[in-house]
Amino acid sequence: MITLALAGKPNCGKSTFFKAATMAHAEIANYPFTTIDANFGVGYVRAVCPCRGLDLTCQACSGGIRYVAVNLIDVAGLVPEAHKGKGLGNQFLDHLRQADAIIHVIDASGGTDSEGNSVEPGSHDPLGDIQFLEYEMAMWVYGILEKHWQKISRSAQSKTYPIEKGVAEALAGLGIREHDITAAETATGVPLVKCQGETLVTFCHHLITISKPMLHIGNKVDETSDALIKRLSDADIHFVSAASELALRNAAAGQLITYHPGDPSFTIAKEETLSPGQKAGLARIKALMERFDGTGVQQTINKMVFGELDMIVVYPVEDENHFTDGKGRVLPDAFLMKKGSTPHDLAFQVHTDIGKGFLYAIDARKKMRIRESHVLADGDIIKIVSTAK
Ligand SMILES: Nc1nc2c(ncn2[C@@H]2O[C@H](COP(=O)(O)OP(=O)(O)O)[C@@H](O)[C@H]2O)c(=O)[nH]1
Ligand SMILES: [Mg+2]
Repeated sequence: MITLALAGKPNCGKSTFFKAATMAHAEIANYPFTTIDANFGVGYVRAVCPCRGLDLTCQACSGGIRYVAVNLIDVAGLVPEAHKGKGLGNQFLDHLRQADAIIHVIDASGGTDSEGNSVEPGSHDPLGDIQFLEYEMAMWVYGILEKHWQKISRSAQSKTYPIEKGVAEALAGLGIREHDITAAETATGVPLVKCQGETLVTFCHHLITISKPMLHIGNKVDETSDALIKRLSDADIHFVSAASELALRNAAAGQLITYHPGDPSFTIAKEETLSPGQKAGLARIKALMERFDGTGVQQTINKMVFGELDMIVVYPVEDENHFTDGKGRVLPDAFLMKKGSTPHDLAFQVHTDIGKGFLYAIDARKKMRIRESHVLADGDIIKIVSTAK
């Protein structure tokens, strides 16, 4: 399962986003270091379930909307100079290594200063926060490499060991692959053996951006001035109101409204059951959703998974005629896979043994056998035939 980390300064709304997206309980409060350790939870990407188009009745989706699970980590607030151990220091960065991609939450309203303290909205320029996370992470990687650099370059010079291998070993466990290292080396434009100081920092910067896709989102857009909205949209920031999403999910759980996460709007169930305060609150959220095309929470997760991480959803079935598993359940599973994946990759994702015993696959929509090297498309329904059961 893929893992997305929510990172950023204290107070920008990570836990609110996390709670809305997972409906789990993370502490939500208005001061730095509420979250002293990462919170792990399960959130969802939203996809169109194939059942509707096939006229099937499916138990796994919600009115044709399919939510596919992803891991979410609510990383404790990160402050500038964290790589030197400031704030909770390397602990934050250590959590980030577990992530496939990072959602960098910024307080768009300018109500959080550079240390993560709550200030009057508009008194801090959120544009200044964009580069900070990438920088902290790059410096963190640099710190690790620097410690081992002499040894790594010495063995590379004596030609006993390729330098990329040495770097990969020093960074083992950070979720960085060897081809990320060669890609970062190319981007730096200086061979790794010649890197030191500044050029090594540049290399680390490239390595971080290559190995950990990052999306910067501007939260608290409900409190953000028009001028800041303009500035941040010019910087390509995607707007979010995590608090609005949380309110909607709570209202939906209490059956006050009908809302499917990711919908551009919601409908009120029974107008007369709402207090004047609730009515006003929901009206504000409705206006915000019209302006920004939803609250941005579900949109962020989808953008990350389908955009930055370039994934598709594939549905494995056992019975290609009824689109079911062995128990007759329609479209029981949905798998997130990298674009470019093949039926054989899918077989391995279902189970290692199924992958090892892979014989061939059937495209259930077309009832056609497909080659092992066939590239899967989003929404494909696939039966795998394997010697393993
Ligand atoms: N206005 C507004 N406030 C928010 C939003 N999201 C979070 N907050 C508030 O910002 C404060 C910090 O939120 P929290 O989620 O604990 O931030 P964290 O430190 O990044 O985890 C809390 O008072 C939240 O209620 C939002 O979308 N809009
Ligand atoms: Mg928090």
